[in-house]
Order: sequence, then C-alpha cells, then structure tokens
Amino acid sequence: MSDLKLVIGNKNYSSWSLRPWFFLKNLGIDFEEELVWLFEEKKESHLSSYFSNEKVPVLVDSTFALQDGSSLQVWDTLAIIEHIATRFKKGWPEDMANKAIARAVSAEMHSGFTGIRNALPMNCKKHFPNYPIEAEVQQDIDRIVAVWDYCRGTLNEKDSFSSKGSWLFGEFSGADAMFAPVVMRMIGYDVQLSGFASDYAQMVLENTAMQEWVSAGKLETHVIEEDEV
Ligand SMILES: N[C@@H](CCC(=O)N[C@@H](CS)C(=O)NCC(=O)O)C(=O)O
Repeated sequence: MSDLKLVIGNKNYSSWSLRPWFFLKNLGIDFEEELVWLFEEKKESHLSSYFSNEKVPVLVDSTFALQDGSSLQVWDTLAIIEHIATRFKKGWPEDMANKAIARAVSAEMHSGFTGIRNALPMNCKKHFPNYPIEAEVQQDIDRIVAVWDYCRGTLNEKDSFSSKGSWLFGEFSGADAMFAPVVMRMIGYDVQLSGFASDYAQMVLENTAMQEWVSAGKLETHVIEEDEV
C-alpha cells in the first residue's frame, strides 16, 4: 500500500488530473488512485470528504499527519507537482536557471491558454480530422510551440539537453507534465505541427504512461456533455 493517493476525474476528459498522474508515473513514484466520475450526482458528496474546492486532482500524502490526525491533502495541480518534487527531490531541472524557466512555463500553462482549453477540450477517445482552429486558439498554439522551442532550442545549446533526453528540458520534468494534456488536444483536434513540436507531441503520445492513461480513458462510458464539441 502506498502512502500517496491521487484523487482524479474521468481519464477521458480530466486534463488537470492527467498532469500529476503523468508526473508521478514518469518519475516512477508509487501511488494509489481514486477515480471520481465528474459532474455526476455523487461527485459533490464524494469530493466533500476532501478539503479541496470540490475539484480534482487532490493528493493525499499519509506520511504527513496534521494536528487533527488527518493526512496531508494537497489540491491544485501545480501545488501537487511542487509537493512531489520537494518530497522526492526530483521532477524539476537541477540547474537553477532552467528550473526557474521550467516553473515559469508551467505557471503560464496553469494560469493561461484559455483559448485552447475552452475550444479544444481533452477527449482521449475522439479524433477530429481537419478540425477548424479559430484565430484565438491558433494564438495559444503558436505561443505553446514558441515556449517548447524556447525550452529545447535556446537552452539546449547551453546545456546539451538533447544528450539528456527528448523532454522539454532533456530529462523529464514538471513542465512536461503540465503540457501533456495540451499534446492530447493537439493530436485529437488534428493541429498541424512541425519541427520539434511535432516530434515532441509524438513522443508524449507514445509515452508508456500516456498510453496507459489513454487506454483506460477509452474504456470509460461516462459522457460529460459540456466537454463534447
Ligand atoms: N486549477 C485547478 C483546476 C482543477 C479543475 O478545474 N478540475 C476539474 C477537472 S479537470 C474539476 O474538478 N471539475 C469539476 C468541477 O468543476 O466541478 C488545478 O490546477 O488543479
């Protein structure tokens, strides 16, 4: 039994849940998962047993007991990633400057890109060939591609990231976890990519953890109407 439990939503739809799940899996950290079917009758009562804002993901870390005897709960994706990285001393680039940039691009993902997030909801089951991409969404896509190129290209020369791996900062980091659902959106809605962005998206899609998540998502039968386009 693991001392970590990650409470997540439907794998087909829950992009926020995918991020810490993908992070833990790619760091090889053992955890249990509890799946809550989002927007269904029992969801509220179920999630109210956690001190979250009734949203997923929530991480329960039973190595830390609070004053009332309950286990530490961490809600909100970025806070979960930070907690895991702090506790296990891995998950961000080692170099301080690279770590700062990895955090900056992760924070930008966390607080922005509403165009792509609203218009192209993650749906692991679906593929939409030639899906029409609106200008506002294209702006987000262009910025995301620029961010990826910046992480890989600009910094790459300085640190030879390519010798460390194919992730945004060479080795896998929280930045890759934060962008993982974006890759699923780009692939699902047939966004045309080239250069590093195209190779990166393919690598994320083929990642063992991503394949495990997508396979489970495809088996789900629950439908969230508002996430269907
Ligand atoms: N900023 C939060 C967002 C969490 C979030 O919006 N989660 C969605 C699922 S992807 C959710 O729980 N939705 C259910 C609801 O809003 O009732 C985070 O980073 O964790």
